[in-house]
Amino acid sequence: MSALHDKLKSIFPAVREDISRLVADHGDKVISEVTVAQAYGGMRGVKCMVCDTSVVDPVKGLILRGRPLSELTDRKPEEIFFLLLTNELPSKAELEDLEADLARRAELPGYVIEALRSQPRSAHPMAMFSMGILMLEEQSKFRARYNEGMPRDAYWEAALDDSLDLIAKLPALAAAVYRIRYELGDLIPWNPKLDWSANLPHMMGVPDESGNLGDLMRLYLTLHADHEGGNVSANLCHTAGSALSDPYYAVSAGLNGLAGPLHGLANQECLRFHLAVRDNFNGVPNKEQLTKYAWDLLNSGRVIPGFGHAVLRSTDPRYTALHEFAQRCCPDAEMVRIAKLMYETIPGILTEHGKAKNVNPNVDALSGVLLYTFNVTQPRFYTAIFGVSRALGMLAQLIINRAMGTPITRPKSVSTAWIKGQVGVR
Ligand code: HAX
Repeated sequence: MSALHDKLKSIFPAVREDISRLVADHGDKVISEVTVAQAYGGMRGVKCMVCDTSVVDPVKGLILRGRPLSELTDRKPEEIFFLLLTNELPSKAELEDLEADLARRAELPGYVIEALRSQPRSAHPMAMFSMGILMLEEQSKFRARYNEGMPRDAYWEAALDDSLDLIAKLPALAAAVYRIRYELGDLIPWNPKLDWSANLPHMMGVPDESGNLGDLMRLYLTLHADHEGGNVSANLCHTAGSALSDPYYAVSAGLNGLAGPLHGLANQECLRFHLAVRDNFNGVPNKEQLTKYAWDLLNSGRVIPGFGHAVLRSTDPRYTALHEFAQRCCPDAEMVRIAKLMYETIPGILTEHGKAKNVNPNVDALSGVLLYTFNVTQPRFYTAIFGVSRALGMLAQLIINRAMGTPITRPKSVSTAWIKGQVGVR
């Protein structure tokens, strides 16, 4: 058994006991109310689920297990996964153990590769990625053990086993989608000298003239790993997992939501916006030119991609981390110069425009720009990279939920007729 497994085995009983006592002593206390507008409005702001891995503070941004993201930007995504699960960063030995475990499990079965090859050229990379995960479901130990009558207190162990298998294979799966979908030739095998995140660009075959691509991928996969429990992907994974669908089914469900243009696909749209600016001005515009371009966009009723946020009310710390990386590694790259000019120009314009509650940049304002600058030039693939990362958070939450015995999700829906009756409308 791995060091991570042993640590969780020692942690979970006390956490479960703590939550059981909390619910027994305070289960009838009210923590939220629901308005008619919220029932029709995507349940925004309704406090009705629990996620202990991370919190998104409107001002401070993402906080992972009590630690602000800004303190974690030098960490590997594997360390973040360990932190989300255990509430502690791994020791050197624990990290090495986890990395060796992932390397042992990393090989992608041949039948998955064959099925990916059979997809039409028009298939979306996210559909292929999610489908690949569903094909891996055949190997689920959770499902096999459930069918053999696994006791409830072993659910989390089987979920952990599946999760490690799945996480280990995600770089190979995403890279296979990339190379097959964009007809880049033979697949490239896992390099045992590289870690989990560096293996992703290596297996994709992305040229790395600067030597910084591995660090960009590490940072990207660290920043996108988790963002509370209520966002579409985490929520979908949570709900599917609550039916005791195994981790493969649950993560595929989450990724199908991440594929939406209002969620994970936004990074692709942001890059398109930067490319449109570059093409329009044949390079980097000056401030006056960008200001007029942005006002024309706003006056035509469109939004400025990469700015604003549904929850955050200050600059996204994920943006700040990418900005610092960009200014350190490639400040003179054309697309990075355009992104910097946007950073200096757009908040003032949005303030004057007077609508957006948050005029500052979000993570998508730079994530696609940096991938593009580092030779990942297929924007339709970006959400799959996001998915490799977000799977870490979804799976950490799922394992914890199986350990806590979280029951099946089943909120009560009501009809419009019922709401009208409730508020006295005939
Ligand atoms: N440009 C122009 N107008 C904007 C704006 C922007 N960047 N951000 C918000 N607004 C407008 C809204 O469209 C809304 O206008 P209406 O009242 O006419 O509908 C008004 O300001 C109030 O919006 P809000 O409350 O500040 O923001 P929302 O919670 O409604 O929306 C969005 C949050 C992120 C969707 C929004 O800021 C937006 O469209 N931004 C641009 C697209 C973008 O960057 N998306 C990626 C978000 C990051 C993320 O979560 N990725 O997963």
